[in-house]
Amino acid sequence: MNRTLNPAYRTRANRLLSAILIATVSFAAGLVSDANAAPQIELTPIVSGINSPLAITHAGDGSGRLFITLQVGRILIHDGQQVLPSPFLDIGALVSTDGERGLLSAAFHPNYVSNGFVYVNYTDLNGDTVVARYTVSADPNVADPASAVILLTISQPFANHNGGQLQFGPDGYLYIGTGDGGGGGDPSNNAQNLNSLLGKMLRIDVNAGPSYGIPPNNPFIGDPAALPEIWALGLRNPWRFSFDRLTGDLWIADVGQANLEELNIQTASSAGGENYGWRLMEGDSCFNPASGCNDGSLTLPVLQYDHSLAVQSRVATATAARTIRACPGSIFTETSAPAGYGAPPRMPPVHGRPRNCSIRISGSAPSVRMRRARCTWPICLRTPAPFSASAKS
Ligand SMILES: [Ca+2]
Repeated sequence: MNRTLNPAYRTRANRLLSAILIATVSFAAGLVSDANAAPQIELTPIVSGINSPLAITHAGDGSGRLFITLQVGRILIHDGQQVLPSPFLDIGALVSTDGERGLLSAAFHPNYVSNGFVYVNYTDLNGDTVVARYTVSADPNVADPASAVILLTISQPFANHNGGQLQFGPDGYLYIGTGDGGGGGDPSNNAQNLNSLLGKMLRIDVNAGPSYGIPPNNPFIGDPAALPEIWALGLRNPWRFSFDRLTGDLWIADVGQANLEELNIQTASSAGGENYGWRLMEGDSCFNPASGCNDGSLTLPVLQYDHSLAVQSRVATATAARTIRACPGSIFTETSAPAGYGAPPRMPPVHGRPRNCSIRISGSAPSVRMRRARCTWPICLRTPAPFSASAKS
């Protein structure tokens, strides 16, 4: 495999891949108490019956509240005991919610305690991507719906591949994952086009400018042929990404076209500008063109897997009716965190709807075993040693 990773990352990648393999064996044998096994990750449902939760996050204010973003345009608060009856924010009237559209994520300003700013990413009634800021009201459990400031609007040529994740990086800048605009195969080649904000990882400074500023060390700043917001390119639909809380590394899950799903890592010391390959490549395979696609400048994923796993997942889910409810309508939180990552409970950075959150389960309650959790792989991969997991029904 023609990887462009440095040796340190090859080592890390090998270790992570080993973890996946051993974990699979462990699950298959039902061995979750092996002395050589890594920390056990136990998933416990804390909320059920929620309509299409797409992301959860926190305000960083020590309140212990979880903010649950719903596709239909609402943000709910879980106060540690229950979901509060009134939403934190309801912008459903502004949001298109069909298919891959909706209120896709929220991120709280690093200084939320002092400024009350929260940022949302949604598809508007035209289907275009909007990144907007809201401000909390005098009631800490309610954002002011009249406080909206639109930072960025990105025209979407098709309904699918809207990206949607917002995260503040360790550098304090806001990272925005954008899909390639959809249509299949990236027909306009947006992901490789430095004059398009589609198919990119963007990085902006929300503390500067009337809307936002450009961080002075963004990789394409000063390049007249490129948009300065671009931090990395070559992404198809980075539906979810997250920063490692210890290392600051950026983990990007990118949805594949027809064959390969992939996970990319960008080191915390990166200067940006990585080209993750799409549509030249899907995973480590040429896509368009069918051969001769990589001139050596592309950054390939550290993990990929083919769609047959997803097919198996759907089969397993369809044959275990009790487990269908375990994924789409529920929120899980870790109760046993790997060493160094803080005491539980804390939230997994990746959650999804049925389509993107295919928890693969076999068996029946109460001895349900989670064999694969596509949406939580980034969490599992953080553990430096093999992990095991179980799920309570
Ligand atoms: Ca790629």
